[in-house]
Amino acid sequence: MSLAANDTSLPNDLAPFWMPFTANRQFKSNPRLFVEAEGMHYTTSDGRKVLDGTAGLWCCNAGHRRRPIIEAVQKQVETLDFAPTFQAGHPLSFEFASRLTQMAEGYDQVFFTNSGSEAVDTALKIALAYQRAIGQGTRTRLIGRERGYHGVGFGGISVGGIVANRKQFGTLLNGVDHLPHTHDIAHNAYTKGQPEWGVHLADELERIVALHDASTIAAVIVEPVAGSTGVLIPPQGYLKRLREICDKHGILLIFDEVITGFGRLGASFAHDYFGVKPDLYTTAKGITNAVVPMGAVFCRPGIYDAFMDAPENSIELFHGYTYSGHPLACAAGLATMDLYKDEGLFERAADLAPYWQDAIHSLKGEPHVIDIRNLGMVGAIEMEPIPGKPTARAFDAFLKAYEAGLLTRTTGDIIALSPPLIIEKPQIDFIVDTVRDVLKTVH
Ligand code: PXG
Repeated sequence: MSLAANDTSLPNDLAPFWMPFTANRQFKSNPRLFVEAEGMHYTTSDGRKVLDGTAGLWCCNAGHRRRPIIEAVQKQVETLDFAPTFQAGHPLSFEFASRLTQMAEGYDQVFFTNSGSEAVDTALKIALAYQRAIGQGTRTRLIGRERGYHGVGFGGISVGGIVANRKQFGTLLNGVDHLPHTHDIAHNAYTKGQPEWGVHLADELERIVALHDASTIAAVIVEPVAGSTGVLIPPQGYLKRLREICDKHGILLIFDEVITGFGRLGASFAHDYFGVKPDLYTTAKGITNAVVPMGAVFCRPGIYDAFMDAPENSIELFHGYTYSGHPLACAAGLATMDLYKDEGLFERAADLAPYWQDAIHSLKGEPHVIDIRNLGMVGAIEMEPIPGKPTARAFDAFLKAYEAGLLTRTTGDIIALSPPLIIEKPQIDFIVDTVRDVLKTVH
């Protein structure tokens, strides 16, 4: 497992790092290492430039190594490296929470975490504790959706619907049920934006309520646009219908905006884009442009207040992380919000979205392609699997694109794309031309 001993930029042993969500043996036999990044590009250990077609892991929305964020973090680490936020505090966490709630019209509080997975578990716990606080303590069930991805905590994988992420880990949380996913190529292949067919799938929530009784259900959680499972765009009217059914039955609606938050769809958040407001929503990734890990749960008015009836000296919510509101993350986050605003990156994403849509839909008719989907600055190309070898074709496409200087993500037999929002049109053309070439040569 050792690499060329004469190249000092490379680690000499790849074995000790058990890589996450990775085919470790395959990777370590032929590693792909990034040693530098700038703007839209990574530099590999063999000195090649690779265009970042996925904003890292859907998180570097303003591109890489942005000066104002670097400087803010440097300044902060020289001033206050860490301070507790349990029964003490530091100003930046309050400042950042205020900035976020100004941006999130209709949401009054944020709870800081260090990742999307923690944001999801936090949101589920707040939902359960809120129902209890308002005298609805029988509401203990959580409803997720097939093919949903909500990170890797036990709460997240329980409400999540990706089989591979669940099956190794025992019985998970009990009292969880799942809506059907909304993906249907027979009806919706090659839809640009939101499909017309499929709003009725939200009515499945009524069936779940009828089965368990509303008085047992605390919350429903969905990704407004499902990302990791391969970019599933919600049918027109679907999210609104979920909202209506939740309202009718006193069920909280949680949106998982870990991917869709901070400009990915050309609006601050997906709930702004769709005009459907959840009670709670989770964020991470773009909240700091991924420079320092952070997540946050946003709460609509009334949620926090419901906990404030307890005696004044008592802790209202027994939950939090050592690093909730870490000073470096808050500094990075504040600088990131400035950058998004100063460069108008969310508007930029909205302006580029039609060009992006036309570009990726131009791949229709290329070999193996069975569907193309897009919304905002997200796109996916679904390929026919090689018979008996699911995912093999997409992985081959990933490797070929990487060799050709483009970073993509694959899941199943789907190529997912979500570039930084600073992307220029010629770079969109490069992505599409590269994927076109790859499709012609892939197994
Ligand atoms: N919710 C959603 C909707 C996500 O997409 C998480 C929660 C978990 O976040 P953390 O920070 O705990 O990883 C995610 C993460 C991919 C990919 O390429 C997607 C994620 C992470 C890594 C890869 O599909 N999403």
